[in-house]
Formats: sequence, C-alpha cells, structure tokens
Amino acid sequence: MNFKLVAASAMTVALLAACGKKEEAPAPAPAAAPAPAPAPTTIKIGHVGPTSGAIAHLGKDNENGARMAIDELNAKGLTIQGVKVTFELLAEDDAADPKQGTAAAQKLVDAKVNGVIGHLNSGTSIPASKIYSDAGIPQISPSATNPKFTRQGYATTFRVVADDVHLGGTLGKYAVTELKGKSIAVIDDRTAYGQGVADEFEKGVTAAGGSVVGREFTNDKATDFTGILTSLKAKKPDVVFFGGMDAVAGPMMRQMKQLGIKAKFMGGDGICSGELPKLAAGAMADSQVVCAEAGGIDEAGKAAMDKFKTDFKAKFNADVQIYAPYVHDAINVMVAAMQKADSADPKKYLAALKGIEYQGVTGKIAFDEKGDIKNGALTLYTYKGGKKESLGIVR
Ligand code: ABU
Repeated sequence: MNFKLVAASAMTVALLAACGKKEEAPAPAPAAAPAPAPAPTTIKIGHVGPTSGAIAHLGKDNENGARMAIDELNAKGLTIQGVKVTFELLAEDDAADPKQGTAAAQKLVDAKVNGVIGHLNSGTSIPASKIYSDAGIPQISPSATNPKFTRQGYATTFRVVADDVHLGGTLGKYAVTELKGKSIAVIDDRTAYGQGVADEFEKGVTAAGGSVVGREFTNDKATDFTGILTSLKAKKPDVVFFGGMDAVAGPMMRQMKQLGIKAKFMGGDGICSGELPKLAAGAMADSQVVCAEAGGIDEAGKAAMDKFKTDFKAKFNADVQIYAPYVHDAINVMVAAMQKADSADPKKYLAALKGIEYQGVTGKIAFDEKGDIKNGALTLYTYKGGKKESLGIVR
C-alpha cells in the first residue's frame, strides 16, 4: 500500500469527522446526455380547395396537382437529417366559402401540418392566412390572386402566381388596344377575387384611354343574369368583362346569347378553365372569349409542361383545368426549402423558403419580400372549337 495515500485518506476522515460529515462514495460519472428525439419521418402537407360546390372541378384539379407532387416526392425517397421521409397529404374542402376556409385552416393547424398549399380562392385564402401566420406555418397559394393576400405583413404567406393588379390591368389594356373596345361593360360576383379583378380591369381600361359604360354585379351562386344583362344591353357593349369564376361565366354567356348580346367576353383566370366551353353549352363563338391565366411559361419550358399534362391525364383521366401544375410546383418549392434547411420544422425552413430559387414546370419560382412570385407572367387565351388556345405571354 502506498503510505502517502493511506495517510491522506486518514487525514480526510479526520477532517470530515471534525466537520460532522461521513466520508461519501465518489460521485458516479455523469450519465450521457439523452439522444435527441429522432426527426419525424412523416411530413404532413395540408391542401385546401373547394372540392364541393359549383367550382369543385377546379378544387379537384388543384388537389390532383397536390397528389401528383406528393406521389412523385415519395417515389424519390428523400431524406432530411439523414432520415428517409414520407410525405402525407391532408386534403381539406373549403367549398370556396370563407367560413369553411378558416375552419379547414384551423383543422390543419391542429393536425400540426408542416406547411399548407392553398387555398384556391382569394376569399378563403385571405382569412385563412391569419390562422397559418399565428401558428407560424408557411402557406403557399397556387391561385389566389387578390393583391391583399400577400400585403397583410404575414411572413408565412406566399403565392406562385401573378396578382389581380397585373391580371386585371393587362386585360383592361388588351380590351382597348387589341380588341378595340369602345363600349366596355363590367360585371363582378362580389367575391374578393371577382370584385378585385373587375376593379383592376376598369383601371386598366381607363389608363388605356377607354371607357366603361356600365358596371353591374351578381354573386358567385347566381344562375339568372337576365336583369343585369338586359340593363347592359341597352348600352350596346362590344366587350363584357366578368370578374368571377367559370361556373357563373358559362350560364352568363348562355343568357347573353339568348338576349342577342354578341360582345366579346373577357375574364381573369377564374373563367380561364378547360371546363368553360362545356359550361357555356354551345353559347361560345370561336375567339369570342379572352381570358388570362396568372402564370406562363416560355418556349424553353413547354416540353416540361406538356409532359406534366400528359402524366396528369394518364394518372387522373382528366385534363388540367387551370392551376394543377402550380399546386404541384408549390409543393415542390416548399419541399425544396425543407431540404435546403435540412428540416421540416416550419420555424427552420421558412427562412429557406424566402430565399429559394426553384425551377418548376410553371417556370422559375422565387419570392419577393411580400411573398409574391418574382417576375410573374400571364398567359392570354382564347377558345377555338371548344379548346383553349394561347394568344401569348405577358410579363
Ligand atoms: N384567381 C382566380 C381564382 C382564385 C381567386 O383568386 O379567388
């Protein structure tokens, strides 16, 4: 035995006794820190659109765009923090109704989604955006075009399409300079989208030196437009602009024909669907309609978009209506931000989303400080033989 150690130990015992303490066993080595909880392997993406009601065909188109993106992402076997992740779509129906929209938003927040794509309508996207903002959950709308959506100061609000200032203003100018409209009438459906885009159209007409001879309104569930069309007929319009959706525009065109109003019929992206000719039921003459989608691809992007449309048709046995490719891109851009941040935690990937640059089937996606798409495009369309035909892209 080492004498010095024994002596030291005896001294320690004596000192402890003097202090009234007993010698204690040496403290065990500290336990290793608990391992961090594994990152969740299922990432929940919410989607909201009207899959019931008059524009269910548009809501289903959007939802199918989401399903396509989710299935493709799952087939890729992506990893986050080195763990393979699975994407789950939580699809909600808001019936294009603002109250159902906020209920759907709260349901998704309660389900702890990692992000939301939607809603389709401005009238539902705007009130829902506060709920997502309060919960810190990023929301990307693929189709809501009312400018207010991204002008509320919420850091979580984004869209991948141009807004109604661009859309309505361009169509207003087109009515005067290209269609040579001299007597332009405007109708809207009093929704956030319909009234907003009609106001912007009027401003565009006036700025281009034209004049609006009459303004009427209806609502998004109306089916009888005889009163307002009869009143406008007296003003001999050569262009009628409708701010609203295709489900109302189709029957409106039928009643215009019955009343003998042969004016050009214009509208924004809400009427610019594959379904419009069917909804107009034979009342649409070739080149009578001019509408615009709030996005557009250059020649270089055409092959990717054509492939998307072919794959979509093969998967769902349905043609793209308007915004399915934008929903697809919105999901992919959100996931690209998660990968860049190596996290699906909304607090962590939000910053990556703000600075993302992503090449999608609808073109390049990057966001400005408000959450609007940078350098957004429009595609002007007419219909011939019941099919949409592009008139060109406007930036
Ligand atoms: N942008 C047309 C349809 C959606 C909306 O903004 O209400």
